[in-house]
Amino acid sequence: MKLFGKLFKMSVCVAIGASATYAGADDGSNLWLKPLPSVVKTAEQTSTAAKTAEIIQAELKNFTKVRQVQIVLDTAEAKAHENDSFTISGNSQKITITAKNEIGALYGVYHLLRLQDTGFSFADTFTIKETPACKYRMLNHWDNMNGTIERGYAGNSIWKWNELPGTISPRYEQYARANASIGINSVVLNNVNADRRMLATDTLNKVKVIAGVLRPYGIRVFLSVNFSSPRTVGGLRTADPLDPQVIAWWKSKVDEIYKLIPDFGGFLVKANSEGQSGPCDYGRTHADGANVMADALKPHGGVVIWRAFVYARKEVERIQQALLEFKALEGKFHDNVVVQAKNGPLDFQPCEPFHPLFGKIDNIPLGMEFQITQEYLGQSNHMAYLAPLWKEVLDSDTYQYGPGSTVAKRIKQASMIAGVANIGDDVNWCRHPFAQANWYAFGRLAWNPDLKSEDIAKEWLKQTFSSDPKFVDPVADMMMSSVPAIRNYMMPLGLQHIFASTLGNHYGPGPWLYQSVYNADKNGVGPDRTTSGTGAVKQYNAPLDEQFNKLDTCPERYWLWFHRIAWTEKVHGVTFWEYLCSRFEEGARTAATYPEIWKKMQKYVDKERYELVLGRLQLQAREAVWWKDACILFYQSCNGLPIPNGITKPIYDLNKLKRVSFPNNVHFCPSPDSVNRALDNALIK
Ligand code: GCW
Repeated sequence: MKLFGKLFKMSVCVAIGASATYAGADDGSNLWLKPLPSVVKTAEQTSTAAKTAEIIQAELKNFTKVRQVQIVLDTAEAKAHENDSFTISGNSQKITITAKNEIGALYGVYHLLRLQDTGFSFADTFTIKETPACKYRMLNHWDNMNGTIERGYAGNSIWKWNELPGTISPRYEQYARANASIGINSVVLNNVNADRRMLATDTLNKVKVIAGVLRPYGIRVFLSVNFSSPRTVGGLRTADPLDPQVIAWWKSKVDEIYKLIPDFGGFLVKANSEGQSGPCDYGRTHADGANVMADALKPHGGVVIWRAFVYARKEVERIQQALLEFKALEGKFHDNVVVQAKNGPLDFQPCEPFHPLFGKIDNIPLGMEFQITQEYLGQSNHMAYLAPLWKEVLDSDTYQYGPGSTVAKRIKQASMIAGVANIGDDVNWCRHPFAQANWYAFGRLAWNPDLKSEDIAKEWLKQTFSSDPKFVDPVADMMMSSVPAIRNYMMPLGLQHIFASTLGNHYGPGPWLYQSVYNADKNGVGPDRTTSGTGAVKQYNAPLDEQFNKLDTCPERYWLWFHRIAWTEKVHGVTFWEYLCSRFEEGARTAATYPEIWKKMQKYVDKERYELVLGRLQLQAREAVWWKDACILFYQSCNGLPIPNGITKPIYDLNKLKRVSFPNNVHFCPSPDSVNRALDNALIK
């Protein structure tokens, strides 16, 4: 056991009340943290460990209310991610944080500050031990080199490639601090639709600078790479993964990267998916493609994260393809490859069952990809607190090895959980103040998937706005109700992908565009994925396959995922048509309560964020009616049935709604003004 000399010497003594307090206005740029009086400045030549120690010192000095904090490093051998673990013990007089290294100690410090800011009582002596569930707790940025962000709704990229390597934006360090405070330790800087220039030497020199800023905060940098890089960057005539020249090219490119960035994390790869090149172009498998990169990375300790988001075949329905493809490759990937699957088999929809890969693959480490950016959940205009959606998947039992085989356990084996970032260069990072909660919740769940969504929401609210229970309780309830409400007003009962455009901005309702896929007609709606239809239910283990196969036992939220249901089917004592309409109605009614709840919170929130949130909640309430009217009127045009009693009369005209459109732009969320204008024009006059 060794004492952390430097910090021990400075055992911080801070008078209670020395921490920063909020001023009247708040632009949201500090996220859930309090601003450090100045960015931690250290001499160029300072070692990473020393720099981390200085960060620890600065955080403690500025914010802790405990009289004395001592850091002890216990350097005994630890297993992989246990390196990040820490223990906090003591009481209000003296706290000891014990960790394996400076980064573990830093996590301990942030945890201590979190306890302090969320009302933990330090009066009695206590001990808390924390170990992260996964080694890689990762953000995937879908940021392009030209500064745009695919599915990014908070401005442009925070990575300023044009200014690098000479100019280092102060936001890099603020970003690192925010991530470290919630345990995120890996970041992929660029879009999976990867620009080949990413691997060019001058870009790598810029990546090196970013990596240098993130390193003292315990964050390793990864890159998305384009599979054809050996051709497009290396000038070879092929990118065939079995070609000796290609093998040599990956090796030398990887060696070059590690010379610049010795702790480089590895590659994320989208191959043979949505127009990206891949090993299948050369008659090779996904395993061949991943292994050539894995072999190059292995001597340096790097990993390949290979995405399972593939659906190029025409003869099999999209949601079944990944399992067919990867089942055949069990045992074929080298041991530093993780296959990363999205939470569900389609594409980050408001409600999907867990991805069948998580229950059917034995011999491939499987990582999780969640989407923090709200591509399909109202983008930066709606409040959608995503933790309950992620928890639903993590807690799902796949029954792979008998009851209790949860998805979370599967992820822990691969030790990798990623979220597609919702961060841009907007002053408050995420545009919608409540979208910050999703960044926060993702980090907390990646650290500990067993945390409760509601507890995370409250933690975030207390640190971000106010700890008054009169604020925290109702607002946490509102957050917790948001995903169920969105599911109801957008796609209730397992409806999926009825957005206004397939390849465009995915904004607003467009059920009329998907007739060939889900085929609503005068009799019913939904795809038949039971054993009498496409058979997708068979991709789940018993007893789920049987449960999903029958409407009576299928969870209501997946009814229209697996079943084609007749409008006249009796459910809950009413017809399915009546019930479906009641779900849309319920969603719209819940959304209508949000602005009213928020108005009661005015005195707890600074003016700037109060108004920003209010405007967006009002828009969300309005859009909920847009979704409800569009869907009910459209389905009614298929079945000719009357709008049931108890459903609020539509205020929008279906034909006008069909003409609502926003630029097909994957980089921006339509502005509230443009949405309001479009809806004004669609009102029944
Ligand atoms: O969710 C869809 C998006 C694409 C995205 C793709 C993917 C990065 O609409 O914009 O591309 O999935 O995950 O690869």
